[in-house]
Amino acid sequence: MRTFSRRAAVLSLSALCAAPALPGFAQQAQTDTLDISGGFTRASPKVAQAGAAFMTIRSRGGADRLIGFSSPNCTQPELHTHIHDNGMMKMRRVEAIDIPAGGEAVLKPGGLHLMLIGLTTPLTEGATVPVTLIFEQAGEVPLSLPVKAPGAMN
Ligand SMILES: [Cu+2]
Repeated sequence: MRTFSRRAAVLSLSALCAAPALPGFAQQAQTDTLDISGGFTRASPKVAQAGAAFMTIRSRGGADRLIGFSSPNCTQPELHTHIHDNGMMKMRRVEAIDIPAGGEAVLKPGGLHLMLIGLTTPLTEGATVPVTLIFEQAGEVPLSLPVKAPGAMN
């Protein structure tokens, strides 16, 4: 009887691991008002302390604001943009990223991005990174970002 219940536990555990993905975790995400598409991040060298993530966020409804995110892959998530300063590209933290009513915010290399500071593990090409976006209106939106090659632009 004891053996049986142990085996049942092992079976249910392997069933969990074999599940394709956690519900709600996907590369694309949709809420009542937002479409999030084209999300990705890039592989980082082993010594890297930080990585960046990109995506397009489109509103089918009113204006919204991305005010933050969380990820188990980093300890310090920040929203960033790039600015030109004396011919140098520099990153700067922003408080929020606006998504206009009926419009979109494009997070891309050289522009707005999610900054994953304090990587808990290197970003490995082919892996996926779960992030939960936090919107002022839409609330929390989980999605899973593929890790692409180091120089990937989309
Ligand atoms: Cu940055």
